[in-house]
Amino acid sequence: MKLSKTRSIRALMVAGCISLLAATGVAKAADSTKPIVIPIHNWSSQIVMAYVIGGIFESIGDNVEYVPADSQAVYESIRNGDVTISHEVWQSTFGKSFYNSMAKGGVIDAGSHEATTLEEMGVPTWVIDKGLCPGLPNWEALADCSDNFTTADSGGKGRWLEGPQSWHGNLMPERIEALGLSDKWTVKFAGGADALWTELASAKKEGRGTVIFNWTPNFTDADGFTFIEFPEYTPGCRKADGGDGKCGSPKGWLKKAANYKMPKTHPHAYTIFSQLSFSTPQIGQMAALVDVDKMDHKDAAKKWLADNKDVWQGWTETGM
Ligand code: TMO
Repeated sequence: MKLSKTRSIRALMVAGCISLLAATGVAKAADSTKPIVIPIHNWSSQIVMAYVIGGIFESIGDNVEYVPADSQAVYESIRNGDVTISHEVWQSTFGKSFYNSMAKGGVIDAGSHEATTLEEMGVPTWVIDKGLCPGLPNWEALADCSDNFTTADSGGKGRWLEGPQSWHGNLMPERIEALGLSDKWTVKFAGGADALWTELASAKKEGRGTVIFNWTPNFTDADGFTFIEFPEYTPGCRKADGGDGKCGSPKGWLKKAANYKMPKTHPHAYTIFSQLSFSTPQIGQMAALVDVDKMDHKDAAKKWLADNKDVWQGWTETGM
């Protein structure tokens, strides 16, 4: 009795849904033909992943456009709709800009990648093996080894080669000051990511110490790179966030962001975007195709998509 009642209610509900669908025709809206705008920043995995995700969107028939964008200002561009997504929101460098724009309304959190992140100063592991700074990776070792890290432009101090200043402003100069290291160390900003990899190669060739900014996931994960362990990050610890600045970078997340209209304008692509997630080895591999194998970013993305159909094709089958 009870069972058959349940059954007939189900049958009614199914019939109801079908007739509602027939009447309104809105159950599966097609994606807009307007392009999904994907930003291009200035590190390899981000650029390759832009074309990987663009290629996935194109595989379902959507249109895609790529625009060069500043990696901090992009969240305002997403908020006002000039850019549709950001597929690598790194917590340490961009978390603040992301949440600032979200708080103004118009940016949504489209989920996290499986990979966790670290964006931190460090040394190639051979620098430690060679005894150029005994006590590393503990940051306190930096008090006694700066002489092994001087360069022509460092005024007799040890040099930290930071990434481009557009990534996280004065974080590192402020940290050196806060930790009482400013008599011994100074920060120089690289013009681009390539300058970091060039420095790694030439320091190795010359057998001299070097401290550079680096991150994981990256192609260097496979290479032996050791991040310096600074005092633990806590929310608000940075100078820019009102703290005393005596902290390292967070062991962070890697998020995806989208303009708030995307789920409505491109529901299929948004459904895919919200699900897609890359791992540390996958992102490291995207970077390595360019920085180790010297492929062009677009060709690297094509190769990645062709070699990893089993990773991404399942995502395209939901939300259709
Ligand atoms: C944003 N980055 C991965 C270069 O630190």
